[in-house]
Amino acid sequence: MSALTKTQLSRPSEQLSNETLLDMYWHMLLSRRTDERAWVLHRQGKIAFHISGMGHEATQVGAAFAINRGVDYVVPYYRDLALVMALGITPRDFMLSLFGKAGEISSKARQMPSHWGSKAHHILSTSSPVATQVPQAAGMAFAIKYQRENGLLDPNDAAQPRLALTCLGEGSTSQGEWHEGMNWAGVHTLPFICIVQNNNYAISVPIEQQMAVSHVAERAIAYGVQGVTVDGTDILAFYDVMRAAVARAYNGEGATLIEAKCYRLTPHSSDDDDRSYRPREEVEEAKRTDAILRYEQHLMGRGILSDALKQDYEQRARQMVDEAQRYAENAPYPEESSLYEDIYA
Ligand SMILES: Cc1ncc(C[n+]2csc(CCOP(=O)(O)OP(=O)(O)O)c2C)c(N)n1
Ligand SMILES: [Mg+2]
Repeated sequence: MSALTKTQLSRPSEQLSNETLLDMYWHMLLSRRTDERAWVLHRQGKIAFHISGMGHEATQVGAAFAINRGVDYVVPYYRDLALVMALGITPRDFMLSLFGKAGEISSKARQMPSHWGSKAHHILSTSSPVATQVPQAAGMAFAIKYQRENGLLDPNDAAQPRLALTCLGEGSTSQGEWHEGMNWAGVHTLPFICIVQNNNYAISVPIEQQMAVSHVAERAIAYGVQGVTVDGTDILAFYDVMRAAVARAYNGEGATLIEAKCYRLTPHSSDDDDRSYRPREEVEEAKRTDAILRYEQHLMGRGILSDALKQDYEQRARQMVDEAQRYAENAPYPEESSLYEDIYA
């Protein structure tokens, strides 16, 4: 852990400008308000499915702000709404996917919502079987390393991709693909970061039934990569750990496994009823210590955020979400004649 500890001492988050700190807050808030609207639309019977990122925003926005956004490659998972929105996916893009309308950016509305993919944002398309993104992302990191070593990419050029980042849940680390991807990243000293968003549940299955170790990050040693566990509801603490991992990747020092302790504030998806497996007190307690509230209090304590500014952000988010919903509701469905577009055979 020596490399991480050394970098953590200087706390890269202390170097962030007030403008950037507020921009991080804005992205957490916009994602939360977009996410909340999706639940309302589902309960109104207007959309078929939603899977939520609420409670994971600090990790996801912290991750986006620590990499070179839009340049480094990201292979997200279904819960990464705040991450992809911080990379440039808009509420309108998301609403088009919820409604399955023409103009949907990931798959022309063929896939379920939250299966992100965007060439423009350097987001590799998401597969449904959990953990399959890990070997894909490690492969991406291998390509970056290969190109770097063969003079096709300059490791000092911030305009070129320098790492691959992927995310998954703690339950998904039981899949073989996760181990294969992590091992590959270790063997080849890849510029690779894997964030395990540990919210203690894989739908209804608690973590104790998923692994015999206390921390997912303990497994890093078996792959020869750096492992660290961090509070994923503290955006600045997460950002600091992430910056250390990014520095390792950029400097050719290898991969990092970051375990971010999060709490999912909603049921697994709109098809799940979490009352059958989670005590209500547990959920209520998590809401009281919610990442957005904590960050808000932090910014207010430092005099960076004010009530007036907060109201202004809330109003702007509301307008954007309203506009996005209206746009998607009024948009046409994909043309029938486009049915066979983008199909290999
Ligand atoms: C290989 C595979 N098995 C099962 C599923 C069904 N499934 C989708 S999400 C999920 C739970 C994953 O839990 P976790 O990895 O902890 O992530 P979280 O949803 O908690 O963020 C399961 C079992 C799947 N998509 N793929
Ligand atoms: Mg989980």
